Amino acid sequence: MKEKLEAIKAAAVNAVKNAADEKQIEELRVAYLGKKGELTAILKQMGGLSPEERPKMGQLVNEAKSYVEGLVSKKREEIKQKATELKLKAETIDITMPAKKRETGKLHPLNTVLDDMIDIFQSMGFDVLDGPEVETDHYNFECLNVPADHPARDMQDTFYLGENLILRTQTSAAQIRTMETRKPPIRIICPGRVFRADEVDATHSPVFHQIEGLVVDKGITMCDLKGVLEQFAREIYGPDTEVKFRPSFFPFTEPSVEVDVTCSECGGKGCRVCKGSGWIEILGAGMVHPNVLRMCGIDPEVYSGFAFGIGLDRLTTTRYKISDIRLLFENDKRFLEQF
Ligand code: 2NL
Repeated sequence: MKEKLEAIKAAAVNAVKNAADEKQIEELRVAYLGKKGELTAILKQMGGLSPEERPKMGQLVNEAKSYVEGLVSKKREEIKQKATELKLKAETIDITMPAKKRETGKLHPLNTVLDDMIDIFQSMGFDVLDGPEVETDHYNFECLNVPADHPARDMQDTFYLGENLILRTQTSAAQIRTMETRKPPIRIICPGRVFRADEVDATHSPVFHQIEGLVVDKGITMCDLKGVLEQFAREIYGPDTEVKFRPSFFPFTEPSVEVDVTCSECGGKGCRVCKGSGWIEILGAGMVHPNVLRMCGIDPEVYSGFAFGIGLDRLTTTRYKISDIRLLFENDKRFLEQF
Protein backbone atom coordinates (compact mmCIF):
# COMPACT_ATOMS: atom_id res chain seq x y z
CA MET A 1 0.00 0.00 0.00
CA LYS A 2 2.86 2.27 0.79
CA GLU A 3 4.34 1.67 -2.63
CA LYS A 4 0.99 2.38 -4.23
CA LEU A 5 0.86 5.68 -2.32
CA GLU A 6 4.37 6.56 -3.45
CA ALA A 7 3.43 5.77 -7.07
CA ILE A 8 0.31 7.95 -6.94
CA LYS A 9 2.27 10.79 -5.31
CA ALA A 10 5.03 10.56 -7.93
CA ALA A 11 2.47 10.59 -10.76
CA ALA A 12 0.70 13.58 -9.22
CA VAL A 13 3.94 15.53 -8.76
CA ASN A 14 4.90 14.87 -12.36
CA ALA A 15 1.49 15.77 -13.73
CA VAL A 16 1.29 19.03 -11.77
CA LYS A 17 4.77 20.03 -12.93
CA ASN A 18 3.68 19.65 -16.54
CA ALA A 19 0.30 21.37 -16.24
CA ALA A 20 0.03 24.14 -18.82
CA ASP A 21 -2.97 26.19 -17.74
CA GLU A 22 -5.45 26.81 -14.95
CA LYS A 23 -7.96 24.37 -16.40
CA GLN A 24 -5.48 21.50 -16.38
CA ILE A 25 -4.41 22.34 -12.83
CA GLU A 26 -8.00 22.23 -11.64
CA GLU A 27 -8.56 18.89 -13.40
CA LEU A 28 -5.48 17.47 -11.64
CA ARG A 29 -6.65 18.78 -8.26
CA VAL A 30 -9.95 16.98 -8.70
CA ALA A 31 -8.27 13.80 -9.99
CA TYR A 32 -5.92 13.46 -7.00
CA LEU A 33 -7.35 15.46 -4.10
CA GLY A 34 -11.05 15.69 -4.86
CA LYS A 35 -13.73 13.63 -3.03
CA LYS A 36 -13.32 10.81 -5.55
CA GLY A 37 -9.63 11.56 -6.20
CA GLU A 38 -6.92 8.92 -6.08
CA LEU A 39 -5.29 10.09 -2.83
CA THR A 40 -8.66 10.32 -1.12
CA ALA A 41 -9.56 6.86 -2.38
CA ILE A 42 -6.48 5.36 -0.78
CA LEU A 43 -7.60 6.55 2.67
CA LYS A 44 -10.77 4.54 2.20
CA GLN A 45 -8.77 1.37 1.55
CA MET A 46 -7.16 1.43 4.97
CA GLY A 47 -9.85 -0.79 6.50
CA GLY A 48 -7.72 -3.82 5.69
CA LEU A 49 -4.73 -2.65 7.68
CA SER A 50 -3.80 -3.66 11.20
CA PRO A 51 -4.60 -1.18 14.02
CA GLU A 52 -0.88 -0.37 14.40
CA GLU A 53 -0.30 0.31 10.74
CA ARG A 54 -3.46 2.37 10.25
CA PRO A 55 -2.38 5.63 11.92
CA LYS A 56 1.05 5.49 10.30
CA MET A 57 -0.45 4.94 6.92
CA GLY A 58 -3.05 7.64 7.59
CA GLN A 59 -0.27 10.06 8.42
CA LEU A 60 1.64 9.18 5.27
CA VAL A 61 -1.44 9.68 3.09
CA ASN A 62 -2.19 13.03 4.71
CA GLU A 63 1.39 14.16 4.25
CA ALA A 64 1.24 13.17 0.60
CA LYS A 65 -2.07 15.00 0.19
CA SER A 66 -0.81 18.24 1.70
CA TYR A 67 2.40 17.98 -0.29
CA VAL A 68 0.45 17.67 -3.53
CA GLU A 69 -1.94 20.42 -2.38
CA GLY A 70 1.04 22.69 -1.86
CA LEU A 71 2.36 21.92 -5.32
CA VAL A 72 -1.03 22.54 -6.91
CA SER A 73 -1.45 25.98 -5.38
CA LYS A 74 2.16 26.94 -6.16
CA LYS A 75 1.70 25.87 -9.78
CA ARG A 76 -1.60 27.72 -9.95
CA GLU A 77 0.10 30.93 -8.82
CA GLU A 78 2.86 30.42 -11.38
CA ILE A 79 0.40 29.97 -14.20
CA LYS A 80 -1.57 33.05 -13.14
CA GLN A 81 1.57 35.13 -12.98
CA LYS A 82 2.64 33.99 -16.42
CA ALA A 83 -0.76 34.86 -17.91
CA THR A 84 -0.59 38.36 -16.38
CA GLU A 85 2.90 38.89 -17.77
CA LEU A 86 1.79 37.83 -21.23
CA LYS A 87 -1.22 40.11 -21.08
CA LEU A 88 0.86 43.11 -20.00
CA LYS A 89 3.37 42.42 -22.74
CA ALA A 90 0.60 42.38 -25.33
CA GLU A 91 -0.76 45.67 -23.99
CA THR A 92 2.46 47.67 -24.00
CA ILE A 93 2.08 50.96 -25.84
CA ASP A 94 4.75 52.00 -28.27
CA ILE A 95 5.11 55.66 -27.40
CA THR A 96 7.33 56.22 -30.43
CA MET A 97 4.41 55.53 -32.83
CA PRO A 98 3.15 58.63 -34.68
CA ALA A 99 -0.03 60.05 -33.10
CA LYS A 100 -3.41 60.02 -34.86
CA LYS A 101 -4.03 63.37 -36.52
CA ARG A 102 -6.91 65.26 -34.98
CA GLU A 103 -8.75 67.47 -37.42
CA THR A 104 -10.21 70.71 -36.16
CA GLY A 105 -13.27 72.35 -37.65
CA LYS A 106 -13.29 75.91 -38.93
CA LEU A 107 -15.90 78.52 -39.65
CA HIS A 108 -17.39 78.34 -43.14
CA PRO A 109 -16.29 81.46 -45.07
CA LEU A 110 -19.96 82.51 -45.29
CA ASN A 111 -20.16 82.47 -41.50
CA THR A 112 -16.96 84.48 -41.13
CA VAL A 113 -18.37 87.20 -43.39
CA LEU A 114 -21.79 87.00 -41.72
CA ASP A 115 -20.20 87.38 -38.26
CA ASP A 116 -18.35 90.49 -39.47
CA MET A 117 -21.56 91.97 -40.83
CA ILE A 118 -23.52 91.21 -37.67
CA ASP A 119 -20.76 92.89 -35.61
CA ILE A 120 -20.98 96.04 -37.73
CA PHE A 121 -24.77 96.35 -37.51
CA GLN A 122 -24.92 95.41 -33.83
CA SER A 123 -22.42 98.18 -33.09
CA MET A 124 -24.88 100.57 -34.77
CA GLY A 125 -27.66 99.35 -32.47
CA PHE A 126 -29.43 96.81 -34.69
CA ASP A 127 -31.03 93.67 -33.22
CA VAL A 128 -30.54 90.37 -35.06
CA LEU A 129 -33.56 88.22 -35.74
CA ASP A 130 -34.58 85.10 -37.56
CA GLY A 131 -37.64 83.74 -39.35
CA PRO A 132 -38.94 80.58 -41.04
CA GLU A 133 -37.62 79.51 -44.46
CA VAL A 134 -41.09 78.37 -45.53
CA GLU A 135 -43.32 81.40 -45.92
CA THR A 136 -46.79 82.29 -47.05
CA ASP A 137 -47.48 84.25 -50.20
CA HIS A 138 -48.96 86.90 -47.89
CA TYR A 139 -45.77 87.61 -45.91
CA ASN A 140 -43.30 87.06 -48.73
CA PHE A 141 -45.08 89.11 -51.43
CA GLU A 142 -48.42 90.62 -50.43
CA CYS A 143 -47.14 92.66 -47.48
CA LEU A 144 -44.17 93.83 -49.51
CA ASN A 145 -46.36 95.50 -52.08
CA VAL A 146 -45.37 92.99 -54.77
CA PRO A 147 -48.28 92.97 -57.24
CA ALA A 148 -50.01 89.73 -58.24
CA ASP A 149 -48.62 89.91 -61.78
CA HIS A 150 -45.04 90.69 -60.72
CA PRO A 151 -42.49 88.37 -62.42
CA ALA A 152 -40.98 87.45 -59.01
CA ARG A 153 -44.21 85.59 -58.23
CA ASP A 154 -43.82 83.44 -61.31
CA MET A 155 -43.32 79.69 -60.83
CA GLN A 156 -40.15 80.19 -62.89
CA ASP A 157 -38.59 82.34 -60.19
CA THR A 158 -40.08 81.09 -56.93
CA PHE A 159 -40.25 77.61 -55.39
CA TYR A 160 -43.92 76.90 -54.59
CA LEU A 161 -44.66 74.24 -51.96
CA GLY A 162 -48.40 74.56 -52.32
CA GLU A 163 -51.11 77.03 -53.28
CA ASN A 164 -49.91 79.60 -50.75
CA LEU A 165 -46.70 78.19 -49.30
CA ILE A 166 -43.31 79.06 -50.79
CA LEU A 167 -39.61 78.98 -49.94
CA ARG A 168 -38.86 82.59 -49.00
CA THR A 169 -37.23 84.63 -51.75
CA GLN A 170 -35.91 87.19 -49.28
CA THR A 171 -35.80 87.49 -45.48
CA SER A 172 -38.24 90.42 -45.35
CA ALA A 173 -41.08 88.37 -43.87
CA ALA A 174 -39.41 88.25 -40.46
CA GLN A 175 -39.22 92.05 -40.57
CA ILE A 176 -42.85 92.38 -41.64
CA ARG A 177 -43.86 90.34 -38.57
CA THR A 178 -41.73 92.59 -36.39
CA MET A 179 -43.50 95.69 -37.74
CA GLU A 180 -46.83 94.00 -37.03
CA THR A 181 -45.95 93.21 -33.42
CA ARG A 182 -43.45 95.86 -32.25
CA LYS A 183 -43.91 99.59 -32.08
CA PRO A 184 -41.23 101.84 -33.63
CA PRO A 185 -38.39 102.59 -33.10
CA ILE A 186 -37.40 99.44 -34.97
CA ARG A 187 -33.78 98.68 -35.86
CA ILE A 188 -33.26 95.09 -36.98
CA ILE A 189 -31.27 92.91 -39.34
CA CYS A 190 -32.40 89.52 -40.49
CA PRO A 191 -29.80 87.16 -41.97
CA GLY A 192 -30.79 83.85 -43.53
CA ARG A 193 -31.03 81.41 -46.41
CA VAL A 194 -33.25 82.40 -49.31
CA PHE A 195 -34.37 80.52 -52.41
CA ARG A 196 -34.89 81.33 -56.07
CA ALA A 197 -35.56 78.99 -58.96
CA ASP A 198 -32.57 80.35 -60.85
CA GLU A 199 -30.56 78.64 -63.53
CA VAL A 200 -27.46 77.32 -61.71
CA ASP A 201 -24.04 78.57 -62.84
CA ALA A 202 -20.81 80.00 -61.39
CA THR A 203 -22.63 83.08 -60.04
CA HIS A 204 -26.16 81.74 -59.39
CA SER A 205 -27.34 79.17 -56.88
CA PRO A 206 -30.97 78.28 -56.02
CA VAL A 207 -30.01 78.66 -52.35
CA PHE A 208 -28.16 81.74 -51.25
CA HIS A 209 -27.82 84.05 -48.27
CA GLN A 210 -29.07 87.49 -47.53
CA ILE A 211 -29.05 90.02 -44.76
CA GLU A 212 -31.97 92.36 -44.78
CA GLY A 213 -32.15 95.38 -42.56
CA LEU A 214 -34.98 97.63 -41.48
CA VAL A 215 -35.14 100.91 -39.57
CA VAL A 216 -38.49 102.54 -38.74
CA ASP A 217 -38.97 105.60 -36.57
CA LYS A 218 -40.26 109.16 -36.65
CA GLY A 219 -38.22 111.35 -38.99
CA ILE A 220 -36.12 108.69 -40.70
CA THR A 221 -34.83 110.00 -44.04
CA MET A 222 -32.68 109.03 -47.00
CA CYS A 223 -29.74 110.61 -45.09
CA ASP A 224 -30.03 107.94 -42.40
CA LEU A 225 -30.02 105.28 -45.11
CA LYS A 226 -26.90 106.79 -46.71
CA GLY A 227 -25.07 107.19 -43.41
CA VAL A 228 -25.71 103.63 -42.22
CA LEU A 229 -24.88 101.98 -45.54
CA GLU A 230 -21.75 104.10 -46.14
CA GLN A 231 -20.52 103.21 -42.66
CA PHE A 232 -21.22 99.54 -43.36
CA ALA A 233 -19.39 99.61 -46.74
CA ARG A 234 -16.30 101.30 -45.26
CA GLU A 235 -16.10 98.85 -42.37
CA ILE A 236 -16.31 95.88 -44.74
CA TYR A 237 -14.14 97.19 -47.59
CA GLY A 238 -11.83 99.62 -45.81
CA PRO A 239 -11.98 103.36 -44.88
CA ASP A 240 -10.90 104.62 -48.31
CA THR A 241 -13.75 102.88 -50.12
CA GLU A 242 -15.96 105.15 -52.19
CA VAL A 243 -19.70 104.47 -52.12
CA LYS A 244 -22.11 105.30 -54.94
CA PHE A 245 -25.91 105.38 -54.76
CA ARG A 246 -27.72 104.71 -58.06
CA PRO A 247 -31.48 105.09 -58.54
CA SER A 248 -33.23 101.74 -58.85
CA PHE A 249 -36.63 100.14 -58.41
CA PHE A 250 -38.13 97.69 -55.91
CA PRO A 251 -41.88 97.34 -55.27
CA PHE A 252 -41.32 97.56 -51.49
CA THR A 253 -39.25 100.77 -51.39
CA GLU A 254 -39.72 104.26 -52.82
CA PRO A 255 -37.36 105.79 -53.72
CA SER A 256 -35.07 102.80 -54.27
CA VAL A 257 -31.31 102.69 -54.74
CA GLU A 258 -28.56 100.27 -55.55
CA VAL A 259 -25.24 100.76 -53.83
CA ASP A 260 -21.84 100.27 -55.48
CA VAL A 261 -18.39 100.40 -53.88
CA THR A 262 -15.02 100.93 -55.53
CA CYS A 263 -13.69 97.56 -56.62
CA SER A 264 -11.49 96.17 -53.84
CA GLU A 265 -9.51 94.15 -56.38
CA CYS A 266 -8.29 97.00 -58.62
CA GLY A 267 -9.07 100.05 -56.46
CA GLY A 268 -11.36 101.44 -59.16
CA LYS A 269 -9.12 101.17 -62.23
CA GLY A 270 -11.18 98.40 -63.78
CA CYS A 271 -10.42 94.67 -63.78
CA ARG A 272 -11.92 91.23 -64.34
CA VAL A 273 -13.76 91.24 -60.96
CA CYS A 274 -15.61 94.53 -61.65
CA LYS A 275 -15.86 93.76 -65.38
CA GLY A 276 -13.83 96.86 -66.16
CA SER A 277 -16.21 99.34 -64.50
CA GLY A 278 -14.20 99.98 -61.32
CA TRP A 279 -17.38 99.48 -59.22
CA ILE A 280 -19.00 96.47 -57.53
CA GLU A 281 -22.69 96.39 -56.65
CA ILE A 282 -23.13 95.23 -53.04
CA LEU A 283 -26.72 95.88 -52.06
CA GLY A 284 -30.17 97.25 -52.81
CA ALA A 285 -32.06 99.59 -50.51
CA GLY A 286 -34.67 102.29 -50.27
CA MET A 287 -37.22 104.12 -48.16
CA VAL A 288 -39.92 101.67 -47.04
CA HIS A 289 -42.96 102.07 -49.31
CA PRO A 290 -45.92 103.70 -47.50
CA ASN A 291 -48.12 100.76 -48.57
CA VAL A 292 -45.80 98.36 -46.73
CA LEU A 293 -45.92 100.41 -43.52
CA ARG A 294 -49.69 100.70 -43.78
CA MET A 295 -50.19 96.94 -44.28
CA CYS A 296 -48.20 96.35 -41.09
CA GLY A 297 -50.35 98.76 -39.10
CA ILE A 298 -47.81 101.59 -39.03
CA ASP A 299 -49.07 105.03 -40.01
CA PRO A 300 -46.85 106.33 -42.87
CA GLU A 301 -47.95 109.91 -42.01
CA VAL A 302 -46.23 109.53 -38.62
CA TYR A 303 -43.41 107.10 -39.27
CA SER A 304 -40.92 106.49 -42.04
CA GLY A 305 -38.17 103.98 -42.53
CA PHE A 306 -35.50 102.56 -44.74
CA ALA A 307 -34.66 98.97 -45.65
CA PHE A 308 -31.86 97.19 -47.42
CA GLY A 309 -30.95 93.76 -48.71
CA ILE A 310 -27.35 92.53 -48.94
CA GLY A 311 -26.29 89.35 -50.70
CA LEU A 312 -23.84 87.46 -48.55
CA ASP A 313 -22.56 85.01 -51.13
CA ARG A 314 -21.07 87.46 -53.60
CA LEU A 315 -19.49 89.45 -50.80
CA THR A 316 -17.84 86.21 -49.67
CA THR A 317 -16.69 85.09 -53.12
CA THR A 318 -15.14 88.48 -53.90
CA ARG A 319 -13.45 88.78 -50.50
CA TYR A 320 -11.83 85.34 -50.74
CA LYS A 321 -11.41 85.32 -54.54
CA ILE A 322 -13.61 82.24 -54.88
CA SER A 323 -14.26 81.64 -58.56
CA ASP A 324 -17.53 79.69 -58.33
CA ILE A 325 -20.46 80.28 -55.93
CA ARG A 326 -21.27 76.55 -55.97
CA LEU A 327 -18.10 75.87 -53.97
CA LEU A 328 -19.83 77.52 -51.00
CA PHE A 329 -22.51 74.82 -50.92
CA GLU A 330 -20.59 71.64 -51.68
CA ASN A 331 -18.90 71.33 -48.25
CA ASP A 332 -15.81 69.84 -49.84
CA LYS A 333 -13.24 69.69 -47.03
CA ARG A 334 -10.37 70.41 -49.43
CA PHE A 335 -12.09 73.73 -50.22
CA LEU A 336 -13.17 74.60 -46.67
CA GLU A 337 -9.71 73.88 -45.19
CA GLN A 338 -8.32 76.86 -47.06
CA PHE A 339 -10.08 79.46 -44.91
C1 2NL B 1 -32.27 93.49 -53.38
C2 2NL B 1 -32.17 94.29 -52.19
C3 2NL B 1 -33.93 94.95 -50.74
C4 2NL B 1 -35.51 95.47 -49.07
C5 2NL B 1 -34.70 94.57 -49.69
C6 2NL B 1 -37.37 95.55 -47.48
C7 2NL B 1 -37.91 94.92 -46.40
C8 2NL B 1 -39.02 95.45 -45.82
C9 2NL B 1 -39.58 96.58 -46.29
C10 2NL B 1 -39.01 97.17 -47.38
CL1 2NL B 1 -39.71 94.68 -44.47
N1 2NL B 1 -37.92 96.64 -47.97
N2 2NL B 1 -36.26 95.02 -48.03
C11 2NL B 1 -35.53 96.78 -49.52
C12 2NL B 1 -34.76 97.15 -50.59
C13 2NL B 1 -33.95 96.24 -51.23
O1 2NL B 1 -33.16 93.98 -51.29
O2 2NL B 1 -31.36 93.51 -54.18
N3 2NL B 1 -33.38 92.79 -53.52
C14 2NL B 1 -33.70 92.05 -54.68
